[in-house]
Amino acid sequence: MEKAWWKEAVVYQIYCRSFMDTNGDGIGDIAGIIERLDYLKNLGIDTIWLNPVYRSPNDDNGYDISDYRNIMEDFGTMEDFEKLLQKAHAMGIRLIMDLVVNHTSDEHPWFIESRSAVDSPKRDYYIWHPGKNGIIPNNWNSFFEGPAWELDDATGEYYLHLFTRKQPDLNWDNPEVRREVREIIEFWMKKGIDGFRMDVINLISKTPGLPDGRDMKDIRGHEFFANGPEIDTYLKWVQESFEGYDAMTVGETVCADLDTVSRYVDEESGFLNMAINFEHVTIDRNLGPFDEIPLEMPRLKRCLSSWQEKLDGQGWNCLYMSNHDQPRQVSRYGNDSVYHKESAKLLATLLHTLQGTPFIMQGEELGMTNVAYDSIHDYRDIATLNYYRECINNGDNPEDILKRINRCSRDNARTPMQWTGGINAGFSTGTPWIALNPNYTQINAEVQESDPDSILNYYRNLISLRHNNPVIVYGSFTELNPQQPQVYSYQRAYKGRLLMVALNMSDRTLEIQLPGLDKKQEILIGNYADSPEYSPKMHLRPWEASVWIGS
Ligand code: TEU
Ligand code: CA
Repeated sequence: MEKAWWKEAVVYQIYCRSFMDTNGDGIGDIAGIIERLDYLKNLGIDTIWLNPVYRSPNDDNGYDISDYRNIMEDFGTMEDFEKLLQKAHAMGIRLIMDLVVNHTSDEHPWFIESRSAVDSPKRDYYIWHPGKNGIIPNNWNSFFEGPAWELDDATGEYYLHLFTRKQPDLNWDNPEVRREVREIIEFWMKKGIDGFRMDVINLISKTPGLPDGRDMKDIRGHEFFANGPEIDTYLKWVQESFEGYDAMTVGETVCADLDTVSRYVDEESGFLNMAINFEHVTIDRNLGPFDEIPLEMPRLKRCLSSWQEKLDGQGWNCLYMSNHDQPRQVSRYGNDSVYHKESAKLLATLLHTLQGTPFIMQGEELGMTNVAYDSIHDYRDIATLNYYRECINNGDNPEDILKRINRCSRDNARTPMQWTGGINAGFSTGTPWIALNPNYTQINAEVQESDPDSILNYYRNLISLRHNNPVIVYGSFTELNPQQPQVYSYQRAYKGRLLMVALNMSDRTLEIQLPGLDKKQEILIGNYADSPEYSPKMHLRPWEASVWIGS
């Protein structure tokens, strides 16, 4: 397996709007990120992934871009951005941005021009259709509720939007569009950034003829707009845009199974370094992101192992359980009450000891939890608000809807960063754009800083272990005890070093079996004060995580 900086990296995701506000307008800004670079350096991360910071009317918090070459006024200026990049680099921290090119904002000049007339020179930048006998062109659904088509009065035709109606899809079949994307990539790479996370990048090739969708399990139409006929050609085009740069490329791939993703990230014939896959974050969902079903640990284990086994020696995993689109991991996969600290540390151990590159969502390193606002008016996310409206229209009980939203909304991950126990958690001196999670008085960076046993200090420890033990990065993966339903255990091996990991993903003490080894295994890290010595048969306490190293 080839060595690469992006395999050894630990990525920290910054959702600028909620990270740190320096001018009191209640909105996080780039100056705030600069102010907290020391915090990130002390945490030990070496790469920042910045969610979109470009000009945007913010229908979908920056995922609707109206100018790819300028910074959102709320966040600061291009000078601020350049200063951030320069300071981060000076501290040895790399920075990747978010490339959102499946769609633009409807306020982007291309779309304004495109919608003006059927013979506009930019008409073909987007996907227009006259409709069929006065009705929408096909039955595809938007990811954010309702049909994926919007009738535009100016010309009486429909345009495609797989997300909100303010996010029209670009037409990648048009070579001009591909050229524009290349120029955007070049613009930012020349500025010195270190790569991109590419938003829904496997949606850019739509099946010609735009046939009706049949598969009802996922978003209707996905078999015709995800992983479409030209996807390999277009991903190759994107990949070639990075030639001459030692860039990190992470594709977000929705509606893509393991076989498809492994083709995209194949080290020999693929197009991306890694992919953000969705299998493990939909394992506790039935129809859509708000339809929660019980999490079954054996299924989660099997899912994680299948990605490990398939990509071992062939591609590279992106390791995450949280981001700005998902509920907080400790509330979802762990236990955010009785075993808050233990389970937050266990999940961290999991993500930092599997094969792949760990991605930390801001606040995860503090064990930040879901927030349960008691009014829909506190929610800000467009997907959540659309879902609420749709359910109300269907006659659902508002309290039931709110319960589902409490558990599943993307806003769970978007509450302000909890820096201190003081006013507004130290995030802002003004009124935060989204309400704080009231538990900031207990869960915050300030108290965890001075507590050697805190989740924050555990993350520091894990990150530095990863940087000092190549077996954690490059070791092969073998699952142990797949039949044990609640304990996830595996070993990693590299150049004569052996790493053993055992994770009790339950609220009970459980017995486990591990291989009897002739060489002694030393404890590397554990989440209980008195970590157990390695033994082929032992008990693990609730949410206990133990990692041993030996040869
Ligand atoms: O997300 C793509 C995506 O599929 C999500 O919308 C996902 O289905 C949903 O969040 C599950 O709750 C990306 C971005 O990460 C997201 O923030 C954007 O809203 C979306 O693309 C559109 O750009
Ligand atoms: Ca601000």
